[in-house]
Amino acid sequence: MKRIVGVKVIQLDEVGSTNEYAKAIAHEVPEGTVVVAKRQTAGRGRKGRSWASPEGGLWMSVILKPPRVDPRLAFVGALAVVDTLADFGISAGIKWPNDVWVGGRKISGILVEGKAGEYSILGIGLNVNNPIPNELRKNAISMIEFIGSKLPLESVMNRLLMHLDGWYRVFLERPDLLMAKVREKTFILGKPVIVIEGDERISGIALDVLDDGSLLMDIGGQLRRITYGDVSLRLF
Ligand code: BT5
Repeated sequence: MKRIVGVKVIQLDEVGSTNEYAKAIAHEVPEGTVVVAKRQTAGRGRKGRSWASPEGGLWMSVILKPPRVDPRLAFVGALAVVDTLADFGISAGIKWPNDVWVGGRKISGILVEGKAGEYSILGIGLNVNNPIPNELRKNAISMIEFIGSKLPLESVMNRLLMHLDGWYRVFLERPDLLMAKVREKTFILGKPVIVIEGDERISGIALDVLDDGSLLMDIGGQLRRITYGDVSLRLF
């Protein structure tokens, strides 16, 4: 089978944001092209939040060209990260909608952006050997911190590209199977959570991740579907 993700890899020493770089070249490169940078000077999360991207981490964006910008692409990234971590002996889970956590702390964040009918950018930040800034230490972790020794960044990247390629195919052909795996790896299900959507704070129990990627919550006996968007989720 011909490879999609990683068909071409553009390696940069420094860039503002690999997502921005990827958007700028999306029209000129084949689907599956990856942009990876040693460090980002303006790494971004959602809603303009910043993403700490010093040297030693894996900061990359994959240019994909599915028919529409599907938020479930974030799960392609999350599952590939979970599998990559498992390859290095680290057990991780998905925190809906776009994080991967290890032992109660965030090790990876995913950012999907794009233009309908043109391209989708799957941005992935994974803390590998990089230091975690002091202000994030309580909530963030890196692979080196977990394992206790430095990891070969290139092998981590190659594993991640392989898993991304696999999960992207599942997404295209059997999105139901992708979502079944997401459900299995989502550790918040059955737990009390607070979802922050704009000015609204919604407290309840996370029940399920539905096939369209939304979160089903039980709010005092009422069921409510939270669509994937710029929502944040906190555990009690
Ligand atoms: C995310 O946003 O988690 C998506 C992060 C995506 C980063 C990748 S790196 C390659 C590509 N290029 C980019 O410019 N971005 C993508 P969000 O859910 O909004 O979470 C952001 C929050 O995570 C911040 O407000 C911090 O609290 C926390 N954070 C920042 N840097 C972190 C890090 N290195 N590790 C763990 N948590 C971090």
